[in-house]
Amino acid sequence: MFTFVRIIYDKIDKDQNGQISDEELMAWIRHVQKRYIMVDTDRQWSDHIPENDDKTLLKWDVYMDRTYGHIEGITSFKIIWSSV
Ligand SMILES: [Ca+2]
Repeated sequence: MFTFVRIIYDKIDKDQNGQISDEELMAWIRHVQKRYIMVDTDRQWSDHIPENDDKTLLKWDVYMDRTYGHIEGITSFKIIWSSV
C-alpha cells in the first residue's frame, strides 16, 4: 500500500521537491476529473450503438430517448443556452 501511495505522491509532486503545493494538488484533481469524464463519456458512447446500417449516425431523438427516456407528448424541444 505504501508503494502505491508513494507512486501517486510522486506523480502529484511535479517539481519533485518532496512537498505537494496547492497548485500541484489542484492540477492533480483537475487531471483525475478530466480522465474520469473521458472514461465515462467513452462508456456512455459505447452504450449508444447507432442503429443505421453503417453504425455511424446516432439520431438525436434516439439519443434523447435513451438518455432521458421517452416523454409522452413531447415531440420537439428547444435548446436554451446560458453563459451563466
Ligand atoms: Ca512539489
